Amino acid sequence: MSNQISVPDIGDFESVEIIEILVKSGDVIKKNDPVVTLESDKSSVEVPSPFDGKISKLQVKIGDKVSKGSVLALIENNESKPEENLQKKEIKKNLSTPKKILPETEEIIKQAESTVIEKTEEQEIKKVYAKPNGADIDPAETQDWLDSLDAVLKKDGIDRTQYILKKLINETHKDGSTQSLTRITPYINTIPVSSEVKSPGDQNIERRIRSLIRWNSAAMVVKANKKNPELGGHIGTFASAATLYDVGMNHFWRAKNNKFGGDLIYFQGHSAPGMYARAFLEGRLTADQLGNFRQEVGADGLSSYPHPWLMPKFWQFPTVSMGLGPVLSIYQARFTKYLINRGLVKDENRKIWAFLGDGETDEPESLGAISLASREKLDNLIFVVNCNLQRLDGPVRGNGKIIQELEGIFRGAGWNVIKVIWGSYWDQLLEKDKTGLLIKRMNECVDGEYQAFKANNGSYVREKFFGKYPELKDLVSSMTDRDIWKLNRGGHDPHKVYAAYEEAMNTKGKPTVILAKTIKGYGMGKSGESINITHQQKKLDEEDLLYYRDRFDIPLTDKQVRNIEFYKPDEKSDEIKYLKERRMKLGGNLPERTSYAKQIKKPDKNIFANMLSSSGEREMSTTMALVRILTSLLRDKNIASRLVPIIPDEARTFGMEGFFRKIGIYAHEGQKYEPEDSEQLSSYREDKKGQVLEEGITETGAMSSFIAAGTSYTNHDLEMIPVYTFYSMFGFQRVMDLIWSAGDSQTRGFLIGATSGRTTLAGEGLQHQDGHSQLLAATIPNCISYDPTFAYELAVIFQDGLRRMHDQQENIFYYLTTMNENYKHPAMPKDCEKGILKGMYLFKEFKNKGKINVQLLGSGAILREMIAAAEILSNEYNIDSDIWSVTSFNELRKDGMEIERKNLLNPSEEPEKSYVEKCLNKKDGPIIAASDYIRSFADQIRPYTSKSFYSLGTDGYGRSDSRKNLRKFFEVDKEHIVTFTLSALAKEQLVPATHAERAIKKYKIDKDKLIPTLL
Ligand SMILES: Cc1ncc(C[n+]2csc(CCOP(=O)(O)OP(=O)(O)O)c2C)c(N)n1
Ligand SMILES: [Mg+2]
Repeated sequence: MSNQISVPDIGDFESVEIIEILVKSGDVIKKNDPVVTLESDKSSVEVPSPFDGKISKLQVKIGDKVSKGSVLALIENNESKPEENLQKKEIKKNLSTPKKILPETEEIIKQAESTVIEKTEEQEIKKVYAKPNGADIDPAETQDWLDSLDAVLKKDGIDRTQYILKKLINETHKDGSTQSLTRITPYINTIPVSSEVKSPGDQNIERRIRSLIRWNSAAMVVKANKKNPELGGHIGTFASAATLYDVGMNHFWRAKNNKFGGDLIYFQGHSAPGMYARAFLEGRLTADQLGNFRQEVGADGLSSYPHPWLMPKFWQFPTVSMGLGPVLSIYQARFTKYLINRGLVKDENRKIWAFLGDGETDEPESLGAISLASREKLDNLIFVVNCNLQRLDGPVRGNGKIIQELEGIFRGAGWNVIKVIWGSYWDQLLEKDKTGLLIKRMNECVDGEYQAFKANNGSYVREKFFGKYPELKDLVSSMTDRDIWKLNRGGHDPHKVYAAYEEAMNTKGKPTVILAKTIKGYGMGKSGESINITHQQKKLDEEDLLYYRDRFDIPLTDKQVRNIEFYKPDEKSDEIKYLKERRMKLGGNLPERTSYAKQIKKPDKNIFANMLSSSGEREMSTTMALVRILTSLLRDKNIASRLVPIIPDEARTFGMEGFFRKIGIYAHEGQKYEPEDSEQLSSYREDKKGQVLEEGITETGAMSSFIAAGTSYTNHDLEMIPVYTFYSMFGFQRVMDLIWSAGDSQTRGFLIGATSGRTTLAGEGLQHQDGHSQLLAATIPNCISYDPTFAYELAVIFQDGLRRMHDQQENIFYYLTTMNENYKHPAMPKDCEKGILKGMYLFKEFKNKGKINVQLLGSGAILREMIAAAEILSNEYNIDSDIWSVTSFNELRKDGMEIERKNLLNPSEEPEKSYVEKCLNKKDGPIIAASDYIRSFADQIRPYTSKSFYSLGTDGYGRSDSRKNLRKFFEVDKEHIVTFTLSALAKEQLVPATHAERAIKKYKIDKDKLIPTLL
C-alpha cells in the first residue's frame, strides 16, 4: 500500500524551508532514514521516514516551505499509517491517565482524611527529648537496645543488622528527626580485620623493593638539586605514598597489551620521581636518565611532572595542576562506559585509578564532579586520596580531620568510602580496648595533633595521645616508646592497602574512594618527616642521607651515599626478578603511552560539497553551517559513529537540538520516562547507545569529556572525533587550564566557540560577549584556530582538520569560532583553499576607480563590514581596495614568527618572505585590519609587513544592544571603517584630510567619546 511521509511536529516552527532532499523516487529506504533536511533560521533538522519501503513519488523540491503535516513523499510498503499508530498511542495514553474523580468519591476521601488527622492527634506520644549534651537519660534502656543489636549481629550478621538500623532510622525521620546517622563513621578502618583479604605477595621482598624505590626517588631529587639548585623537586610526597603505589603496581594495575586494554592510572603529579625510580628498577630508564631529572632540554631528560607532551611514550595523563586529575579521571571513567554502552569497545572491567593529595581536594575540580560518578554508577573508578594531613604550607585541616570531612562528602555523594587509617600494629590495641576509649581518643584528636605526634617520638605519643586517659596509658604500659613509635598508619601498611584495593576492585554499582592516612616525608626523619616544611624539601645533607639509607637498609657504602648514587640490584637478584615477574603477570609496564588505533578513513570528497556553493537568498549563521557539516558527517559511514558531539546545556542556543532525536543523548540507564515532547521531531531522546554528551552546565566536565574522547586513540586505541560546542566566552576564559592540559595530552578534536564575537552576540551583554578567546587560543602551541566568515571557509577548515588529525595523525586540536548572525554566503572563490588554511586569501578586488588603493583585512563577523565599507570607498570616494578574508590571524602570526626566526638564523642568505608579506607586498596602500576581537588579535601580524598598519577591534567590556549599535560603539562598523580608512590615507598623504573630516560629520562620529576600554 502507499503511505504518505509527512512533516511531523516540528515545535513552534511554521513554513520551514527544505534545504536538502536526501531520497529520490525509486529509492528503497529503511524506517528512520532521513528524507529531507529542514532549516529554520534557528536550527536544521532531518525528517526521518516513519516506514521501511520504496519511495514512489516525491511531493516537494528544494526551497519549498513546509509545516507540520505537509506531505513530503509517497512510499510503498505494508505498514499501517502513522496516524493509526498515533491513535493507538493515544488510546494507550488515555488508559494510563487516571479518570476524573467523581464528587461523591472526593467527599469520601475528605471524610477519611479528617478521621486520620483526628486519630493522630488523639494518639500523640509524649516525647522525651534528648539532653542537649548527648547524655544518656536511661542507661538500662540503652543497654537493652545494645543487647538486642548484639543478638541480631551474632545470629544474622552485619547486613541484617544494618538493615534493621536503617529501618529504625527511617522511622525516626517520620517523626521529624533530621539527623543522618551514617554520614561519618568512627575514626577507624572501614574494613574490619576479620574481613581483610590477605595479600599473596612476599612482604619481605616487596619491602626491599619499596625501599630501593624510595631511595632512588629521593636521590634523584637531591642529585639534581646538588647539580643545580634551580631545578626543584619533591621528596616528601612520594615518601608518603610509596606503599599506595607499590601495592597497586605489584598486585592490581593491569597494563595494556594485545589481550587487554589496560587500567588507566592518574598518578599524583609531584610523586613522579617514584614512578621514574620504579621504571629504573624495571630497566625502562637508565641511571643517566635519572641523573637528568628535571633537565628536560637535552634529549634524555625526565620531565618534572607527568607530561605526555614531553615524554610521549611514558606519561598518559598530565595531573600536576591540582584538581585536574580527579575531574579528568571521572570523565575518563564515564567515557569508558560510553564507549562500552555504544558498542564501540568491549567491557573488560578496566579500572580508572586516580591518586590525589588531601590538600588537592580543596580544588573545586576535585570534588565538583563526584556526584556524576555515583549518578552514572562508575564502578570502574577508584580514587585514592593520600591523606598525609599536610599540603605545601602546613596542615590541611589542623583543627579538624580531613579524612572524616572527605568521608562525609563522598558518602553523601553516593560513593563507596574505604578508610585506611590505622596499620596492623594497632589491631591488637583496638581489640584489647573494651571501653571504647581508644576510638573516642582517635575521634577527638585533630589532624594538627596527629601531625605533631609523627614529628616527635614514641614518648611524646605516649604522653600526648594515650596519656589523656589513664585507661589508655595502661593499655600501652607494657609497650616501649619504640613499640609505640612503630604503631603505623594505614597507608603505610601493605596489608591494609591491599585489602582496601581488593574491596575497591570488587565494588559494584558505585565508585570507590580510599582515604589512606599516611605521613608526609615518611622515613625522612628530622629532615622532613611530618614537619611543615616537608613539601618543598629537596636538599638532604649528608647526615640526612645516611639516616635515610639506614632507615631503609639500602646496601650503599657511606662513600656511595655521599656521591648520591642510585642503587639497582643485579638483574638476577630476587628483587628485580620479583618486580619484573609481577609486572609480567599484570600484562606489562606502567605508565606507558601507546596507540594502536586504526585511523579513521577520510570522509567522501563530496561530503561538504553543498557548503561550497552559494546559499543564494538563504541566510544562515556559521553555527548553522557547522550543524550542517556535522549532519553531513553523520551520513558518512566512516565518520558517523566516531563523532562525539559535546554540549553543556546549550544545544538549543546553537540549533543542535536536531541531534537529540537523530543520534540520541547518552544516558547509561536509557530513558525511563516518556519525554513531554516525544511527538516532536527534536524530542529529548535519551538512550543507552546515545551519541551526544549533553553534559549539563559544566564547562569543566564538558572539557574533561573532550579530552577523554580526543585521547581515546591512545587510551582506548580507538580514534574519536569530539566536537565540543560552547558559548565562546565560557570556553578558554573559564577552563583554560584544562585546555592547556588537552594540549599536553595531545588531544585531537574540535572546540567550537559558538555565538562568538563581542558585537555579534548582541543582546547578552558584558559577561557573554567574547572579544579575546582567539587570543587565548593563540597561546596554546598545538591549538590551530580560525575565525571564519563564510560556510565554505568553515567546511574547508573542518575537512582539513580531519585530514591532519586522522590521516596525518598530527597531535593538534582546533578552535573554531562560529557566529549566530544570519547572512548570505557566497560560493567559494576559485583557488582559495590554500589561503583559507594559511590564514588569509584575496576575497575580492575593488578596482579601476582611481590610483589610490588600500588593503582591507577582515576577520569573522567584521569581514562583512569591511566588504560594505569597500563598496562605499569605491562608490563615494573612488578608492580601490583589496579585500582579504583573514581566517586566522593566529596562523599568520605562527608563519611570520617562524620565517622571521629562520631569517635571523641565516643572516647571510636572501631573507624568506612570510605568507603575509607574500600576499601583500605586491599590493598598494596601507593596511586596515579589523575583527570582532580586541586589537591585539589583528596586531599579531603587524611585524610581518613593512606597510603602514592600522587595526580596529573591540577592546573594552561588552554590553547589551543591537549589533548595529554595538559595532558603532566599538568602532568596527562600516562607517567607522570608511572613516578610519580615509584618515589613514590622509596620514599617508594619499587623500586630503577633509575626506575623513567630512565622513566624521556625515556618520555623526563623536570625536570626544572616550575609547571603549574606558567606558
Ligand atoms: C592548581 C595548582 N595550584 C597550586 C599548585 C602548587 N602545589 C603543588 S603541590 C602543592 C601541595 C599539595 O598538597 P597535597 O595535595 O596535600 O599533596 P601532598 O604533596 O601532600 O601529597 C601545591 C600547593 C599546583 N600544583 N596546582
Ligand atoms: Mg597532603
